[in-house]
Amino acid sequence: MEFKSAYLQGVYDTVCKRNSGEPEFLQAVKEVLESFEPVVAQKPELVEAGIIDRIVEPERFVQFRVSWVDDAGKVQVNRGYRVQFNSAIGPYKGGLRLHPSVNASIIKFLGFEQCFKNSLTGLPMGGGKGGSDFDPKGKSNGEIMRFCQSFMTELCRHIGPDTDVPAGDIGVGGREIGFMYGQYKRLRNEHTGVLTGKGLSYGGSLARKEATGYGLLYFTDEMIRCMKNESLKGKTVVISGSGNVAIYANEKATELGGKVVAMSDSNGYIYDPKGIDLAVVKQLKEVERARIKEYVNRVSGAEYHDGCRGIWTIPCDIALPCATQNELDADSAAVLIKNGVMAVAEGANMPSTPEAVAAFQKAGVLFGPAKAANAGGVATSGLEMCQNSMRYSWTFEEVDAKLKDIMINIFHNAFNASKEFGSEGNLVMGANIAGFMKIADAMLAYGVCY
Ligand code: NDP
Ligand code: 2IT
Repeated sequence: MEFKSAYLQGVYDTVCKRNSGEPEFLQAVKEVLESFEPVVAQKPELVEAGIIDRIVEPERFVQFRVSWVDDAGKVQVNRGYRVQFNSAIGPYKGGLRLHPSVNASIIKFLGFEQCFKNSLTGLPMGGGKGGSDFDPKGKSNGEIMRFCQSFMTELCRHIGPDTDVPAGDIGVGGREIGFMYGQYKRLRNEHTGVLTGKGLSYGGSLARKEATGYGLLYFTDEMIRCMKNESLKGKTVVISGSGNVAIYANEKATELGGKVVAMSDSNGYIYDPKGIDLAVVKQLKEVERARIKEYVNRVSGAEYHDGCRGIWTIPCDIALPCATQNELDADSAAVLIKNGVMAVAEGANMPSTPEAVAAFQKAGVLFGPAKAANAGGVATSGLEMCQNSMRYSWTFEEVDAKLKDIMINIFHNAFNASKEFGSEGNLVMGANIAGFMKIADAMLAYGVCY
């Protein structure tokens, strides 16, 4: 028995049987079900109504062929996905990931987590996720465009501004959203808020690009202030990744007085004891789409090391994994703890393995789980939807202030739920339960209709 509750064990056994061979999805479900032990003990009406049996099964899962023609005139075939996981509290909402590792397991784990995250924002958004095993690395602009257009040609029949609203994730930024939005508009002859992360000239929101990274730091700042009476001032920070989330996490961490000394990509990491020069990273990653290794040719005194896991051996006060799932394992957690890390907050989705999370919690390291800590991106997507519905736009300062408010609320809601359910300070449990309660409430109201 992995669970104390026989009911939860039964739910998990069924999920394992139905989704065998999908380790990331099972990992995400197991963590959430573990958090629900006190919920099933205190709220039998949720068990009675089968709410937990239902939330672990996606409402809809679409898989499709994406054919496109490369620059050499050769036909290429990729696999596209969209999981529409739960729409109890709003239209499905969640990003699109383009990476060769994408498969059903990855999309389902991301879609499952998105339900709780979106609920935590307090905005009316259900959970979804999509993507493809298309590899954007080394592709020309024209190839990216043709892929995105072909992908949207199928996806457009499943989405809509009140049905399902995709956005970016790994491999999908402003350029890709532009190609996809243009194709949707052409196919449907509609200008609606069907995607978020759009360019500012066609309905995007100010501060969406910065939102996940900034939000991560607003959350981290509140967590260390409330739980350790500390601030970011003078703290050494290590951030994995060098994409959208990592770059703006660096920007806000620096603004709040921290010193970011390391960043990475899938090949290796850079260490700059003076503090990373973010303008150089932005130029390399946002403009040139180059490798992080190139940083050491432009900044003296910096080091480059092959392999991404070594980044966790650098002593730091605050570690922010912002690259990908399971990038921080038990061995890396042990080194971080030995080096005196004070707080870990997840910018990426599920970057810490379950063993790493357990090690941080056991050692008393503050731990901000992804569903809470990186919710600023989708929260600002929700604000973009709101502005699109009003056909109006807020200033950067207005959006940023709302984002900060949302992140501070998320921390307190997760913290309060952890206290209410008997594990004060366990933000994994708190975030899972707080996110779940609103969804459960809506599903109870609907009866057993789906
Ligand atoms: P980007 O594509 O902008 O950047 C991804 C970064 O992570 C790159 O540095 C990339 O390196 C690295 N990376 C990706 N895959 C791997 C891998 N398998 N091993 C090691 N490094 C890897 O994506 P984002 O910054 O948008 O996303 C980063 C994480 O944050 C993801 O987990 C995503 O789900 C999550 N997230 C994103 C949000 C958003 O708004 N964009 C919101 C909330 C969470 P390389 O260039 O070498 O591939
Ligand atoms: O994981 C995430 O929350 C995202 N990739 C952002 C989703 C969104 O709809 O903005």
